[in-house]
Amino acid sequence: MTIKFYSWDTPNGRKISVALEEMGLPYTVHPVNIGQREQFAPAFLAISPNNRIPAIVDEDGPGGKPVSVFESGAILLYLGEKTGKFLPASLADRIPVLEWLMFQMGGFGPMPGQAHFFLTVADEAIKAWGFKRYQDETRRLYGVMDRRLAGNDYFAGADVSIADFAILGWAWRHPKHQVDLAEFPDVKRWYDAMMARPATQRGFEVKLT
Ligand SMILES: N[C@@H](CCC(=O)N[C@@H](CS)C(=O)NCC(=O)O)C(=O)O
Repeated sequence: MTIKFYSWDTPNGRKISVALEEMGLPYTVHPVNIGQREQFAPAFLAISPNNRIPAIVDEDGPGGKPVSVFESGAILLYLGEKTGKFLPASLADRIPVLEWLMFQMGGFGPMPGQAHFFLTVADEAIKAWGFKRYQDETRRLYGVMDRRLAGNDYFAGADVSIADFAILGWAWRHPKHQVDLAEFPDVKRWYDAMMARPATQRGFEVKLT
């Protein structure tokens, strides 16, 4: 059954369009224009109480009943559980997936997100201070990722996982937070490999606005 995907063209939205394409799940896109404050509409708040995209509604949820899920990390885990794809069954193999998914949700998302925000600030001194603070932290996180990927093809090891989809959504915005991937060669190798995947490409091409 088709999944309703509520999104906008942002890093957190793209994580889910990539996952849906990679998992081969049928879905329909329901754009939520966050610039027009559509995320505060009562009908959207009923499925996403934190007024953020992305969110999904799966008519064929657990027990065959409809279910809604908000928070991109929760959606990725749900879709991985539902399909059995990109989320290993064994707890031991699942640990690195959870680690790198949480790394993204707690750091490599909020930090570049703040860097992007400070680029919009009119006061030049505040803009420069804020952008430097959050870009420095974002660059530190790229260093962490580079070290992880030096010995691993993907974040969880030898196989692509939902953690890769989560991190890719934000790495996709590296030009905006002004990070040159050439400085992080293992991140660049991983990024190029992910972006060469046909399903991932479809996930970035699908219209979300
Ligand atoms: N932790 C949330 C963050 C979602 C988020 O920040 N979404 C942004 C777009 S990328 C949004 O909907 N912003 C609307 C708003 O701030 O009101 C997730 O990963 O799903």
